[in-house]
Amino acid sequence: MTATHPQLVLSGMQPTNTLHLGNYLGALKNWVRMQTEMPCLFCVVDMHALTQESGYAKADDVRRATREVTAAYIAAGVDPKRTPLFAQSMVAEHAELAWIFNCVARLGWLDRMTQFKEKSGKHKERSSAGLYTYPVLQAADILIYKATHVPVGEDQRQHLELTRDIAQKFNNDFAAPDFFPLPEAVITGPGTRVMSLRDGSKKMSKSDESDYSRINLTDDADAIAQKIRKAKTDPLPLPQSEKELEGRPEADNLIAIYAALAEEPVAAVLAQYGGQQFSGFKNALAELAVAKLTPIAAEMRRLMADTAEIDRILKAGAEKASTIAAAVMADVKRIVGFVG
Ligand code: AQP
Repeated sequence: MTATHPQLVLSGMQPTNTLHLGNYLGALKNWVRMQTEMPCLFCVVDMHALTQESGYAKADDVRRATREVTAAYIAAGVDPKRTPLFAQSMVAEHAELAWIFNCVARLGWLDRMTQFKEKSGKHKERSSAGLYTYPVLQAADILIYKATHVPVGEDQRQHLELTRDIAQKFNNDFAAPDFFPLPEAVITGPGTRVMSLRDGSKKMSKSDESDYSRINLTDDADAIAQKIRKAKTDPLPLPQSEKELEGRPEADNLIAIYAALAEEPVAAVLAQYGGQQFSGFKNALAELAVAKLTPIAAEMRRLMADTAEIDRILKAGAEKASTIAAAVMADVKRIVGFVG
């Protein structure tokens, strides 16, 4: 990032399903902190939700999830009076810039994206072109505001590198040095990669078939406690040092979740629970997770009872975001040679 660009944070989540603990610890929790440190814009990336078949199949689900994700942002502590919240599709410049970036990004760059490989699986040729160019739209989401900081989970690191490559190539190709900033991924804390509760080698994901693989932000106390008690572990007691967590992905995951929720270093959690059996630790983790997450669920329920108010918040946020986006897009059009 160069000093010429004022600091601005942009991030977003897909309305593909209810948000989960990974979304919260990997990204949302950091958003709440960052809004007090620099100007932020947070969106619900509903256009990205169409890249997966489950997204476009049920329009009502996308609409509902867009409102629910907005409610989750607010319930977790994002203040819409301070920070504009909006849906990506409400600001047309995201799509407009994405086209130009499609002409900047190279096929070879997109071919290397591991998320596309994971999400397309064995049926690459049946995947949407949108899934393939997803990271290009993501670059547009960020750069249409000239954002400099992007708080995300570890899984998004590669996409952020691509965003920087696109920004750099645009600046070079169109002889517009420094026009776009090279945004930084902000990946902090022990919850940057929360893994599935059923399989410590897979990330916790909204689209995992098993609801027991994740803790949803809407889960009640019983569901949270039950999912933690049923979480996969190994037969050994908890280790006493971080080194001994290597090769024990499930133990590593549960300890990291505890540390992130308690806002303590992993070493402090191990000092307290190292040498003990999982059963006692799981009870303590369940208690902590219930204490931290159920107030968010309650607030989400309260907010979702008035969807008209959520829609008003999104509309007001989109108006503010559009002002920035329109100015950047006008400059982009001039730079690439469009007459209008
Ligand atoms: N397991 C995770 N651990 C830490 N951070 C995570 N994020 C997602 N999963 C984890 C972060 O949450 C933000 C929003 O992600 P997204 O909605 O854009 O979609 P995603 O990354 O593809 O998340 P999912 O849950 O896996 O959704 P689906 O299943 O719909 O694809 C991002 O900052 C991400 O890093």
